[in-house]
Amino acid sequence: MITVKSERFIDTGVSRGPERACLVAVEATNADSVWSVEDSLNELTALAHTAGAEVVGTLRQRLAHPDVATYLGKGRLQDLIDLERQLDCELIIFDDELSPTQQRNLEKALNARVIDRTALILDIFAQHARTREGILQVELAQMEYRLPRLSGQDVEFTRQAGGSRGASGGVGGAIGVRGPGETKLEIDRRRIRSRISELKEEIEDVRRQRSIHRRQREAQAMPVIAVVGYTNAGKSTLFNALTSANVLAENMLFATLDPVTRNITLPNHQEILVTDTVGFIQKLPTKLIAAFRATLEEVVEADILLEVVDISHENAIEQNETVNEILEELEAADKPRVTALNKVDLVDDPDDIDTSLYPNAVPVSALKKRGLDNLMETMARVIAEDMVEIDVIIPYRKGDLVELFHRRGNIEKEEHLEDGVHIVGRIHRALRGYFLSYSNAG
Ligand SMILES: Nc1nc2c(ncn2[C@@H]2O[C@H](COP(=O)(O)OP(=O)(O)OP(=O)(O)O)[C@@H](O)[C@H]2O)c(=O)[nH]1
Ligand SMILES: [Mg+2]
Repeated sequence: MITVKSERFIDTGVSRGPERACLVAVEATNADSVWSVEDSLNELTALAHTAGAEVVGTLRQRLAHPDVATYLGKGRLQDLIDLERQLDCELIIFDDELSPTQQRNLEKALNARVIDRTALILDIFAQHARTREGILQVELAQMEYRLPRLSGQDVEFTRQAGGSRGASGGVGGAIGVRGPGETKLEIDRRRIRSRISELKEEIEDVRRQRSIHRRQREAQAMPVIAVVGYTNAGKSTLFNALTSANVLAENMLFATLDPVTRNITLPNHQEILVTDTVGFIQKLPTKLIAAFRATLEEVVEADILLEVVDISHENAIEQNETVNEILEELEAADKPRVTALNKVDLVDDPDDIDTSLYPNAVPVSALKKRGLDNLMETMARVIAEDMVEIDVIIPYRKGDLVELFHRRGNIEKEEHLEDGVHIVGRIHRALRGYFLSYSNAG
């Protein structure tokens, strides 16, 4: 059920099967999105299904931009009120993030519960988060989302909302600190703010842990490839096919939330690390991306990106555009990239695919395990392009570095001098740091 996990402090009552949802979208004639309103609504339908709702109706309006007070214009809002009654909607989902004012006004006008795309995505995230890191990030995103939307009457904290955090001051633990004359709304806001700073600290811990792990991996000296792409493109299926892992891959949006890393050996015997991670989607609010910084750092810190595109999807181009926009926001768009044009088994004429739109594109079917050798060869080639030429004299006591060069680099010349082993060759730029102090500059 839609609200069970994300809106922890609202009592949703007894669940009675899928909630009946109506979807609402404004086709903003001023927006510069590549997405059409139909496609965006289709995607919202898939999101609603993933969250456990049944879509019984949709309504849309063409406007220069959404109305600042009520999202829809007056007349259309009346249509929505009628539709709600006719179809017996329990839930109305808006395809854009609603401002707190819009949210309040719409809640007043409508009987059904009002949520927006962001709340829906957060709900799915909450259902799919498994690790401590994932759970913390989802809660932070939810709190950041709730804070400006608190309106006093409709928020009731429960003691158990603080959960195992107990006396350390979770949202449920603040009884007794109520100051004289303070309204409940102020108290609620204060509790959420203090929970937000608590969460940020905990996530900072997670980030530190992650960066330690990352350094350990760097010490193993393998290039890291992050699998990125639109949600449901087949990232986890491809990850499993490449690494023989068993990550959950399902026909639902945001099946993966927490990153997983495995190593694989490329055809040229080079070992690399591959990380599967959370998918992207259009209209992802910056705040949400910020809350997932710890997870997304796997993408930001990777040497190379393996973008998975569902080439059978009618919106493959729009999805790719969105992925590029988010990568730009993360400042990761310029990394070397290999594109897996996935699900070719569903394409009638694979020869018609315009591969020139994507960097280093390789048609594959992760499900049928087709094109994977070609993909791995392309990955090896792109990694090789990322190698840099170095000329070093490594002291004899640093035998481990000589061995590292032998394992990971391409040696062009090697000679034993009085003060060490002189090696000229190519090594992945991620490893250059290990050799810098032995550079044979003169
Ligand atoms: N026909 C076909 N289906 C595929 C292929 N690859 C993945 N799928 C299906 O696509 C759906 C989504 O696959 P996932 O691997 O979970 O996709 P994902 O990109 O990891 O999705 P999220 O983690 O939810 O963002 C599943 O039902 C897969 O079986 C493919 O090559 N061909
Ligand atoms: Mg996945």
